[in-house]
Amino acid sequence: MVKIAPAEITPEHVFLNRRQFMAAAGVTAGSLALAACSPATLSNTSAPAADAEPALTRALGAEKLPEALSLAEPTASKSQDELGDPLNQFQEITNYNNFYEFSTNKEAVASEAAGFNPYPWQVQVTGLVNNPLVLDLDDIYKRYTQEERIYRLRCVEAWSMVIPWVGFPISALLKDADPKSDAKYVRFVTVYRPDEMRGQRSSVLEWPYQEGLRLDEAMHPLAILGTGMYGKPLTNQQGAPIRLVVPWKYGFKSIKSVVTIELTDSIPATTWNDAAPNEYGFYANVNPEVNHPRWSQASERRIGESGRRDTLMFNGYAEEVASLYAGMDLSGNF
Ligand SMILES: Nc1nc2c(c(=O)[nH]1)N[C@H]1C(S)=C(S)[C@@H](COP(=O)(O)O)O[C@H]1N2
Ligand SMILES: [Mo]
Repeated sequence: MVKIAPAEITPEHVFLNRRQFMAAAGVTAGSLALAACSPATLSNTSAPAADAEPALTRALGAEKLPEALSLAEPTASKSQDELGDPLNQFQEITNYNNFYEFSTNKEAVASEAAGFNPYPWQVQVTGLVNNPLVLDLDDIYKRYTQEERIYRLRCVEAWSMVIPWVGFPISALLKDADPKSDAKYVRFVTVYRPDEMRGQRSSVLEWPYQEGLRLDEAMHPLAILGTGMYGKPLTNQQGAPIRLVVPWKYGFKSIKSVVTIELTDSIPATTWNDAAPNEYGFYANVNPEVNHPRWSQASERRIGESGRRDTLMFNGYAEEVASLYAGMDLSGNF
């Protein structure tokens, strides 16, 4: 494993923020062992144990592995998104999850996912590419600078959160794979491990979970592969160790625990579209004007808030992404 200095991997402000946090908390190397015993630490969030040496922790902390893992408080560089809305708390984000491989009960996913083992992990980039890739997590951290991205996540069920992801643009990985000229779409597939994922032993959905994007959507700079959250490696319930994050689309597009990325020339089948084609389209762009057949999409419940707020076109990212859909009928292509 190549040692990477934290400042090379983490944007400097995030790195400084972590340092400042440590200093402000009066945390010294000696006091960290105590922090690790307090109830608010990683043990109840199903983050990997220290001996698993998660690659993100190494990338973020290099030789500081025990220190990074022992932080009782999650770290983000800001407390708000670009619209001024507060970040959801770490505990909220990791205890209210959709991940049907583990449970259909959002509050049970964290505990059901606790036994899942995301290390080691490989992602293959295959299909219509000149340079197929098989990357393990160390390769991913060596090749791609990990950045913080604070994004809103808007579920098709009309709830939302503000989440400080760590990750990198999927465009970087796709460029390395060098898509052939006939590649038009990108297909993503979740790991299939029915032994570790009890939901995969039921037929609630067709397994493995799969998703897709148009190639130009996947190349958009806002589309990332997420590897962490609040400066820590992704918890199992969030899709450890690597998942898609496409902030202008409904949450179900942001497929978790990805093992295969395949470039194709025809539109890939997607799990929710297969399950209910009249309810879940391929595009699934957040759109307050196109209702779900069974409920309105005009407003949403922000987790941690009372009342509702208006849903924003493209989840508030219209300025960045609307041009991808110029001339398209957005209600027909929902
Ligand atoms: N493999 C897989 N990916 C998935 C899901 C799932 O059930 N399985 N649920 C999706 C849905 S509906 C949402 S809203 C988001 C939730 O992500 P979060 O739990 O990190 O908030 O994950 C998406 N990715
Ligand atoms: Mo969702």
